Amino acid sequence: MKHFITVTFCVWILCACTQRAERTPEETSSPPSTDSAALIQNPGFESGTIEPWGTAIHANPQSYDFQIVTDAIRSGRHTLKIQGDGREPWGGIIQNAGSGDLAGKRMRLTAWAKGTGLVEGVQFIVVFKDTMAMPVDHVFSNLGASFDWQELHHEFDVPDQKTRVEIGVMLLGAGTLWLDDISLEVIQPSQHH
Ligand SMILES: [Ca+2]
Repeated sequence: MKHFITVTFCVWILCACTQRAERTPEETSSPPSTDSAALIQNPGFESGTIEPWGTAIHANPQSYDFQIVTDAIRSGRHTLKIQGDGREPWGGIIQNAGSGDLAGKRMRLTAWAKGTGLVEGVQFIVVFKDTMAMPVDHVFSNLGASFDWQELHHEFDVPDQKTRVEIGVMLLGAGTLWLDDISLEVIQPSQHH
């Protein structure tokens, strides 16, 4: 697991470097945003496409398949279906959270999930870009091989530096995972203030 975290962190640092050049620097005078609705786009895949979520796979891109489906719905008309064949340890989706100032905030990441044939579980990842802060890594390892829709959530503190928050939801190893209604909310100012 340590190796996985290290690899993920390194890969995402590379992504951060390549993406930074394409982004307009954010105004430092922008007011803090606590509008959780704006933090994650296409949270329930109701656009019928996966974008603006990106996909992230450990190595072999053929080892995970991503499809927007209409036959296993938690809400709305669309759901994301991820299938892993077991050749790689992880594959999932990532997205940069909205541009609000999240420094020092306590937050909750939530995803609704349904699974069949899971071997290892589901993992949440949170990366604090433009900082050296360690990413958040939370594994849901007690879901069992097959389970109906259930809410997965994990709370974390954003470091006190200016940062952009990237979230990820990963299927670990083999299995079929459906995801819907992913949300990121500000709960309160961080308690370490
Ligand atoms: Ca949906």
